[in-house]
Amino acid sequence: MTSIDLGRHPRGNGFLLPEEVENEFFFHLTVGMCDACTMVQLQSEVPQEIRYHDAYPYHASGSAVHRRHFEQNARHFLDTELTGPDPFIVEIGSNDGVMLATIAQAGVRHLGVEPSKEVAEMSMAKGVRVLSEFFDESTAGKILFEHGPADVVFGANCIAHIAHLASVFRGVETLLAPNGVFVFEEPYLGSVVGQVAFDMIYDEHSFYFAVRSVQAMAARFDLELVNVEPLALHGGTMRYTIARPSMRTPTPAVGEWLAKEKESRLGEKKTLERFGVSVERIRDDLNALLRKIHAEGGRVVGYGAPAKAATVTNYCGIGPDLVPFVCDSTPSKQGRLVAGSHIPVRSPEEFRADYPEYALLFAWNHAEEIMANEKEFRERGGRWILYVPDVHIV
Ligand code: JHZ
Repeated sequence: MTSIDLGRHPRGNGFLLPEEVENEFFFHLTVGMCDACTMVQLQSEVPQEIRYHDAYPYHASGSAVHRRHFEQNARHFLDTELTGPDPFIVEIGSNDGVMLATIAQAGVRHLGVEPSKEVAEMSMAKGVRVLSEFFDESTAGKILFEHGPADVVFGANCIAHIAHLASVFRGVETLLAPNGVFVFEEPYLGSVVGQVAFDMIYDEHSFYFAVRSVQAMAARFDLELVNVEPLALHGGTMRYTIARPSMRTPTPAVGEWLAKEKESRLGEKKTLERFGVSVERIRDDLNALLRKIHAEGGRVVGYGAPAKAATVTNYCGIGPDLVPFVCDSTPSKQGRLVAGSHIPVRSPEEFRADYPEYALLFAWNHAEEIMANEKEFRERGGRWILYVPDVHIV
């Protein structure tokens, strides 16, 4: 198995209080490609209870673009798959109810499966019905027994997080109605590699899906990949639709994307090795730039504290000496430290109160939304530092 070694890392979403630093959790972060099926995956697993604990801090509703996207998703399901007499939709990893709230408002039978208590409670406050458990084969059996088969099983930024993926697929195969669909959206390997978005690699992303590897995975569980749609979210996401064999006609997009992947050699070891070399170049360039600005007396503040920030700061050796704080709009992250690098997280108001010369955009996937909201920073001479696909200043 070809692999890339990013060294010692904390949990991407392991935001912590200063008094928790002493007992912080670390693991060895390496990612490899399976020689047989070309699936790219983490080579060590952080137990899911440590990752998706009750206070899991990521809120899927934290971006206006995401809110719009998930509302559109829900409306699409309501107009297409959920038109029968008493339709039923299950969402795996329903987070704060960003998608299911619209389904609930439409009065359609639904169930979110969300093990993290705080976000599950946020969704319940929106009228969403939630089972606070991890999804696997046995949970699927329970849902089938209690609610009957599902017309849609959905997951966004969740399926690739589950290390026991085989059990998830067996569960979906159990739960799905004869003409039901399993739809999931996950960051796309082609985008991660193409943009050298190495910060997408952290404990939560057990798998880095591509069309070829998802098709092979579905076939192993007697399911069929019938559609793929690229989305702009998270710097490049792919939406996969899976059905029971011969129930739906695969769209031309499946074959087209398989051909694209072959042409770009996405499933080849050499591609992953080249990616590894580019990652080292970005690390060196970013470190050199931040040290130069620091030596010249310039100030750099981080913008956004996504899970990705833990990978970048720990891998590149960036601490509060180079970036004194990062600002983020998520209340549950503010007042805590970025995992491993221990850069304090503060509110965006602190950024606005005293603009630095540079803002290092950790939430680069939200660049358009953030730069529009922070127009004044640029107008007052501030500059954004980005590091994918290479280190540059805008
Ligand atoms: P964002 C998440 O990763 C988590 P993350 C998860 N592990 C996953 O799989 C991926 O998505 C795909 C803040 N922000 O979306 C909010 C502002 O401060 O890139 C968030 O903390 N101001 C499930 O954590 C962060 O930036 C703003 O205006 O990498 C963005 O996190 C906006 C728009 C965001 O996800």
